[in-house]
Amino acid sequence: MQKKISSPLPLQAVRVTDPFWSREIHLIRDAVIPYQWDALNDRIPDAEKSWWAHNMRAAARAVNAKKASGAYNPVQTNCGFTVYPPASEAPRDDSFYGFVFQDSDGYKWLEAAAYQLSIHPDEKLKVQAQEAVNLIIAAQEEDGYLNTYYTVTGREKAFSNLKDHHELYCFGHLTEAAIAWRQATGQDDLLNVVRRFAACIGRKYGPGKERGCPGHEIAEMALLRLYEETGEKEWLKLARFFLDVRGTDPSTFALEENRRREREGQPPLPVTAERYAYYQAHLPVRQMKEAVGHAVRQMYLASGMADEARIMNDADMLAACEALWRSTVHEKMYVTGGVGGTHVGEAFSRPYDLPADTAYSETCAAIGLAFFARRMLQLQPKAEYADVMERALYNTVLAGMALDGKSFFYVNPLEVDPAACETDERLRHVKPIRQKWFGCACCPPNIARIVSSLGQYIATQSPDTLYIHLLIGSDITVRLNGEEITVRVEADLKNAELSLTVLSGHAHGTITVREPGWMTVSGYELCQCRPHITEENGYACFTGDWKPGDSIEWNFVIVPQVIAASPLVKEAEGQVCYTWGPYVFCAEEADNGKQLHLLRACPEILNTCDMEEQEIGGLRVPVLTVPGKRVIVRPDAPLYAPWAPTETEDTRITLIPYFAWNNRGMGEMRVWLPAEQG
Ligand code: FUB
Ligand code: ZN
Repeated sequence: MQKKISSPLPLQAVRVTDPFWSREIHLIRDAVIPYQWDALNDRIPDAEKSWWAHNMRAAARAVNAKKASGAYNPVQTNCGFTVYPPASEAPRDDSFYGFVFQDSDGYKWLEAAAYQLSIHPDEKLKVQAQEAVNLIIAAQEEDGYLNTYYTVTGREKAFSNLKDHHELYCFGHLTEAAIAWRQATGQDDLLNVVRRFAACIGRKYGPGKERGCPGHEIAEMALLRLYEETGEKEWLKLARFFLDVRGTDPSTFALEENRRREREGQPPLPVTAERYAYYQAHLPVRQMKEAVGHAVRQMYLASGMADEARIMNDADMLAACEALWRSTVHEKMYVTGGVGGTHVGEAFSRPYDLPADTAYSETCAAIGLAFFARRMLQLQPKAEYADVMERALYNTVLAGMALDGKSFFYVNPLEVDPAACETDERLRHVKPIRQKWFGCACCPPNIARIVSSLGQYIATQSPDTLYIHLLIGSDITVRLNGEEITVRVEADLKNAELSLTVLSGHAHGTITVREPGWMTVSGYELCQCRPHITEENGYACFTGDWKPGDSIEWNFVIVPQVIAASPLVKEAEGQVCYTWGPYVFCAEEADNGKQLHLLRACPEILNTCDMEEQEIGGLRVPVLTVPGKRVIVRPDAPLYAPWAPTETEDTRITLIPYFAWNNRGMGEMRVWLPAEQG
């Protein structure tokens, strides 16, 4: 195994200055976090209810009263989950409402708030976040257990359905929040809650105790982070136990199911693991080769596996991570960095099955892919990992949120026709306009937490090297060989300006900068410093003695690129899409009129592409105009007729970045455009 291990820097050490991303981070702080706090407290008019604060209070009262309350009428919903009871019929009392994993929404919000506090002191936000922390503390049971669903509905059923009931998922999100909160405030209050809950879990599961593992992964990476944060080895042991038990026979999920079936007088099911691919529990993790099942779960599992491979220097685990990476990225990823080709189970489909209009491509799954990519980068800085991380972040992750931060997409197709969404059952999961909130609101706070922690994706470090993965303007303070320097990265892609300058400090070491495939570099201008320059895995590496004023300027160009999918992707065969820098572009009805399927791209005459900036939703974004054709439809055209060459007229096609679509009202959108040959 190669030794190029690196870790993210503390968030305080990466000050993002890039105007585009600063706007996003400020938007999260100023608009999204306050909005989501209102959502968690059910104060958004006409939006689906969250029930988060309600459930926490109900659990706290139940803990206080040492009794659980409530009559429950579970209702099966179309996304396969059970809601207790339907929000519309819910009376105001101390019952539990919403999905079994409702707790996680507030934990993600808290994590995002904590990241924001790390980079920007804000007394009001701190008070609000402390309120959330206090609610969580109050909802914890005496033995450390913490899950409002079971505390309210009957603690005796706790840990009886790890496959579906998300206790360990909520624990994982709580842990991530507690670590972020500690790093922001220095406070251990929430971390101590986590330690007690983790100990409660560890009393039940572990080597020599009961076998079990999370039905929805995240506890693995959270426990590993807890271990790295505290140095407490029991969490490493528990994380490894959950990873090692997954996919082994007899399946812990089958045993769990059979216990329920026995109570209900039903015959037992086979106990082999192979039936549980949806939960990535069909094979021992080190034997996994294909990304399968629920896409968010798969990405979170792969992230935990990559952490384990790094911490334990586990070559077999690394090999499995590399195989899962290849399967995900080379066969199952959308050009927008989204994953999850089918809405059936919010899941990965078979290789190359990447339909544009029925795509699921959940925002959380793209976030999971960015997690996985960052962890693969920590194992080995390879441009391919950073390319994918960037693709997911700049395209699907950002598309998940409106430019004003007040509405969200859960699924992110590459082609939308609002008229079809209204009537076509196959598109029931596709919303033609972003929603204010969701009953199942996993995505909005997930966007808030990843954007707020962007600094951890921009760069990582090893003892002697700073790795800059994303070309995002920022001031980065890092210790190289024990000595601290602050480096300024300036990246203005539109004007082809990229530079790195040492602002302060002296150190000997290596600074490596990824040179993405979309940028053609013709050389560097070095001021003062005379570093030794090498190239490795798509990164330019500069090694030398760094002192204030040393700088490197890149000479490069970025031109629009026309991208085609592998011919094996049936749904994109014969079509192209356009990219510029990290952005994937799409055509919208607002610029090109209706019936976007009649547009034909002319990729061979790329030199007449125009690039300019335009304001969309208050933001100036790059807009591409490319040569194309529009198919002429005669008003009397019959449904079928003898073949004749298609009649077209010349047109210019206007393309905007995918992340900015649907900010000018409802309308058609298309990423892939049929290409006019020759
Ligand atoms: O199950 C918890 C979260 O809700 C998943 O990650 C999402 O896909 C959504 O189903
Ligand atoms: Zn989601």
